[in-house]
Amino acid sequence: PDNRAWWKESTVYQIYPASFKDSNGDGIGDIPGIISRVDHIHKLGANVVWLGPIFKSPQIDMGYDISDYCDIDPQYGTLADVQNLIEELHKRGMKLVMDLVVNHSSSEHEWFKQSRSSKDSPYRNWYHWHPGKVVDGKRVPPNNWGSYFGGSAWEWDEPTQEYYLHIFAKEQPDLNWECQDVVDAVHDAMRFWLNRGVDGFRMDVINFISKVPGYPDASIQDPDAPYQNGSEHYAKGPRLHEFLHGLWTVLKPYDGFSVGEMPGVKEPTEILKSVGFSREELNMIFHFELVEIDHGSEGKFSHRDFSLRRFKETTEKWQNFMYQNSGWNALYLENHDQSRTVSRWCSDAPEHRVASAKLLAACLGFQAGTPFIYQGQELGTVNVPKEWDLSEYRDIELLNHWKEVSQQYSDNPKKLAQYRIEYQKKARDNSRTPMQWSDSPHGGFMDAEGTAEPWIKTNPSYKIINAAQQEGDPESPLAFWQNVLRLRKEYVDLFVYGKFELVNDTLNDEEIFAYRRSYGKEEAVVVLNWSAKEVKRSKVALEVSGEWVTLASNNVEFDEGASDIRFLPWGLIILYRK
Ligand code: TEU
Ligand code: CA
Repeated sequence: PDNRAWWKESTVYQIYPASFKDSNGDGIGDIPGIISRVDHIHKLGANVVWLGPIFKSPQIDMGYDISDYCDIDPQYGTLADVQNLIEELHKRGMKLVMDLVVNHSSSEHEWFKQSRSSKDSPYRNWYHWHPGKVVDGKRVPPNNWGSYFGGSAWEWDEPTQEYYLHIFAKEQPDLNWECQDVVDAVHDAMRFWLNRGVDGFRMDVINFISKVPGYPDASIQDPDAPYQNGSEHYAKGPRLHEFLHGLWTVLKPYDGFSVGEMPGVKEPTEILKSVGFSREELNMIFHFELVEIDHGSEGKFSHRDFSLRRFKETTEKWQNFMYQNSGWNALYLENHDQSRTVSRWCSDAPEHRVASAKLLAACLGFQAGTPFIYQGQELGTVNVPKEWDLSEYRDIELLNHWKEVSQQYSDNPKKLAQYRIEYQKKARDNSRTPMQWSDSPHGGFMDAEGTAEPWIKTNPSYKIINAAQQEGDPESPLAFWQNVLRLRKEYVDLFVYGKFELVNDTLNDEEIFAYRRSYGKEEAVVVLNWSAKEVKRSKVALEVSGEWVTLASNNVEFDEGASDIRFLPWGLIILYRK
């Protein structure tokens, strides 16, 4: 059975609130600014908006450190603004998904202030506290887990003489889900928004919420590192599925949408426990296997060449597994944690940038699953200039990493130069610069041309890459994305519910990525020339002999009578027949 559902036939547009549209000239995006651009999203063809965290926050990690789950940070606006946004979306038949960040809160949250106030506080157990251990007469953290943002995952708290756990920044203490009060408080916060008309949640690192009791040491992956990645003990903890089912029971009465972010889990069988249609846990999840395809042996900021073969294998693995096991994929290539794929995995050279953007749209847009488009991806936005000085970057992940390695390798300029190159390719700030609406100053991000500067510098590419210029251009990435999403809707059986197969042997093809979708008598073949080369392939090899309709194409020569198809750099074609 297809197990049909509205969220399977949807396309989600992700908004990064700080950088989408600033309505009051303070250089920070806000909710009135978002409202003024809802039609851009509607015209694109997305029917769901995932809005990054807009809750009260000290902004240590751009709002992923929440100090009040039931109020809006003044820099974004008010609860009334949210109601207006919900209304504007709902009247267009669109939905609003908010960002539920409940693996941790901000250290400024009242809960944590109470919890750290004394060992006897009723809130003490809402977080993970531990006396640590004594080694050689010295008090040290309870285990060797590192924080994703550098240093130990344990922070010493002098007043109550204990450590607290923070898998991310020390200002992001992990909530203790073993404490039923925490679970109840999270459910209450969800209902607060669901009762206001919010249609569901994207759930931040939701697979981290169940920790193995006793906080055992992580196995040693990198003997030279001072700390280890402890995710073997928290990425799929013993009570994870119980907690996820609990979140499902909150959403069920509202038919609420859920997408879980699941870093560090690569086994589809494990993921299926969370997204199996009858599992009563999540609708879908983001896995990290594709976005870590070019992470080297020392993690994100170390190098590994992009491999088209691995990209094809990984895509096929997740497409087939979910199809065969009634699971569901969230399809994404970009988000606020990833850099721009035109630059990262294709080519942002002036002569290749547009074709690359269309190729990536075709690659993602015709797969089985729910596509997620990150703001600016629809324009083919590229990474920030390589020349950017570190002072232009804002992200705690990069700045903490640089602080750590510039001390560790102070006598190794070559290693540091390599990190600087990786920063250019993978820094999260690459996708956090202001959305490029027009070629006016700051890319039209700020309405009121006040004296304020945007919180982060605008990517100078706005002069040639912006929504206004693409709206009028049928050859633009924006027009191509609009067409892709229109085709998804027109051929919903085929592109949403159909079977996925790699076209035989393209796994070994160095340049071509070709996949087939089929549903009953209908079939479509998506052929992508993932290279800057001009290549020819026979229709026989691509299994597209005979009569086909061209649904979309770019940079390709396809003649009825010819036996070959000729692809120019980053060329593509989508053929259909039934
Ligand atoms: O990201 C979780 C996460 O795993 C990322 O930090 C990832 O490891 C890293 O960005 C790879 O580049 C979520 C949010 O999306 C991210 O913005 C937050 O910083 C993080 O959780 C903590 O809330
Ligand atoms: Ca603003």
